[in-house]
Amino acid sequence: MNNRILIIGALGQLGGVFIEALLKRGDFVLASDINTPKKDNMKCEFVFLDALNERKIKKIILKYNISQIYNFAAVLSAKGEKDPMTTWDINMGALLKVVKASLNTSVQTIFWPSSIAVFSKHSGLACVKNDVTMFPNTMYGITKLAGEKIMSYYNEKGLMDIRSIRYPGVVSSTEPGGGTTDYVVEMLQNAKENKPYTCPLRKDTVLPMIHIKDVVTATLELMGVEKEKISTSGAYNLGSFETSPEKWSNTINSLGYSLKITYKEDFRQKIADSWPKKVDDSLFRRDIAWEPIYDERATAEDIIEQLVI
Ligand code: AKB
Repeated sequence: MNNRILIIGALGQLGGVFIEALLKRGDFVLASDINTPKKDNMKCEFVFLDALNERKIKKIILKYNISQIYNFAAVLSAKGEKDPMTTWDINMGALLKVVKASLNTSVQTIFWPSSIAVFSKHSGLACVKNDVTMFPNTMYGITKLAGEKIMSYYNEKGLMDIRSIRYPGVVSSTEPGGGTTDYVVEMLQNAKENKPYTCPLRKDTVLPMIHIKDVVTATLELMGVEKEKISTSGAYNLGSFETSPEKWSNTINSLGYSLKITYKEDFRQKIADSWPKKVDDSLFRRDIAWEPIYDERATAEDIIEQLVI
């Protein structure tokens, strides 16, 4: 492939797995983050970068002749509610600065993840279609919806090619940090460490989830297709399987663990209640010809195996 890729926010939940996949297919990858990586933890070149520093982003694009940017810098849903204004500044700032720094440079395509957080009770939560009414009620969801409007604007004017997927809860062996769906990873960690878990969501709260490797294949496929195949100027729904805390813990225990759960709902319950139980991702599957590989059980089995305790 030999793209020249800049990953922004590379030390979060998603970065490492993307870096591995991109290096494997022969791309040049430059990782960046506002935090510093642990020594010997980086498989590619790394630069310190504040995603709000437009001048530095531009300098890096020019120096490394970057052709694609994956912008993962964001404050997630639950953490975002603790300081909504900073969440707005970071999430919107990081998108706008990256787009602005990329205009009239070697950058051809930008990937920016949206989220199921754009939806709300008005969206038909039993199975949410791609383009429906959206009234997000978290600041994170508001920034994702506003970001989708920004990307549509740039795409429709032909000023920049920005692509996006609305990620569901991502199951990974890396820590998520600040999301409403984080319990899926935390339960796996506790099961492996043989510790009990206190779940912030009600046991019957169903949400869409996906294995991180399926997120990576879906995203790389989207970034690789000709522009003509993409039938929306905004973001695509993406789904894989649906689960609830009770179902997920049963799946984990069916693998031979004995995870004990106490349910103690907090403010995250209200967020989860405003999100889809399932998403209709037929538009993405039709345009991109993608299918997930991991079902619920295979996801739990594969990720728990990877966890280092
Ligand atoms: C979160 O819970 O905030 C994220 C998301 C679904 O966007 N994982």
